Amino acid sequence: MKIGIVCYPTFGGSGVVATELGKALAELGNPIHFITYSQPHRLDFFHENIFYHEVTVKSYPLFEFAPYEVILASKIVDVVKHEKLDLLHVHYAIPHASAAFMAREILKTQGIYIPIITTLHGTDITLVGKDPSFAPVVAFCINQSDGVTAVSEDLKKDTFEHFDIHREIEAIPNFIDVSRFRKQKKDHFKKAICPNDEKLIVHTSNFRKVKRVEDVVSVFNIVRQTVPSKLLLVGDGPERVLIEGMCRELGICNDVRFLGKLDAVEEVLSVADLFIMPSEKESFGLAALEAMACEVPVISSNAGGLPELNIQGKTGFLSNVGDVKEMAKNAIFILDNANLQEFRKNALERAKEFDSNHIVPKYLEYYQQVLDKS
Ligand code: GMT
Repeated sequence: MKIGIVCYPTFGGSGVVATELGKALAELGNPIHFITYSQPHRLDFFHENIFYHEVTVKSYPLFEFAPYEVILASKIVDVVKHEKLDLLHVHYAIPHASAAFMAREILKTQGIYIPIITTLHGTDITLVGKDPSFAPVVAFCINQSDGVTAVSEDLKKDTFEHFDIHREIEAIPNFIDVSRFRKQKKDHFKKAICPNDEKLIVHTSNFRKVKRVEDVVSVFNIVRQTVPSKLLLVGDGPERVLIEGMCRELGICNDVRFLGKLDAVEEVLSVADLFIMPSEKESFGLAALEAMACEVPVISSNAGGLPELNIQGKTGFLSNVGDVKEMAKNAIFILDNANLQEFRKNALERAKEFDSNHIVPKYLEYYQQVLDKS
């Protein structure tokens, strides 16, 4: 199958899932054509089945806002036609699904039909998509796609709740390559961060409001009073300055380190004892799955799709959004040496259920179903 993948090339979960899916499909012998505005950050190597088509945004004095969607649609038309693609898989509805729809309609006039599959990732429905400035287009594009998947049952439910959808949506969970995300021996690293054998708590995110990083710091501030521990914050985003200020006010800067964006996040996760994801909303929680694959238990909120991943009392604990006291109590329980190994083992076992070997075939099956219907 010759497949076009349209995605964001950034560190964000939707771009990561799209890139990893493309890589896995390429390994299985399918030529994969990535169409995006810059090289996806996990695509920095040569593979005979992977192609990259850059969407170049040209500026023109008239445009206060460059019309990316139009440029993307034109690029899709070009790539589908010249590379003779069988299928187009777009990740994150805005604006990829509408650009794909426009391209499909243009190609129709040239006697070519390109089936479109749209994968909904979360904020394209829950935060951004349902805003009236996007909603009619998002709903239309979901209804017009030849296939639609959502990364959790909860996101599928949300989509039906927020929009007038009259078609099926297939829930296909996110996945991970457990051969890459695994606990590695990095004792020297642990020693450098936790010289007195403190416990290491990790959070990774894009530091947007929805991630509630302030709750991570509040939980840590309670935990450290009972369990000698350090906090590593990985990633970057708009809330970072606020969080730095919070750490200063609490006087805990010596125990908190900001690492910024990291490529090899699995190296940090390899020395972690606990991962915290207290998000307000989270359609799946890929970062938590990455932690679990590295044998790190998870303290999370019970928002969105998190209960489909984190199992209460087994792989970690879930609490209501903002309940930092309960999160801290549960964190202390997990960090107790008498409990930690069991949680680690369970986290790994659960993560294995989301290995790419199990999930990627579900996409292939779905592609075939869509192609058979088109
Ligand atoms: O979490 C973010 O803000 C990034 C966002 C994205 O589009 O990259 O992540 C969403 O998609 C991920 C991959 O499917 C999911 O694992 C995240 O849960 C989801 N984020 C939210 O729903 C807030």
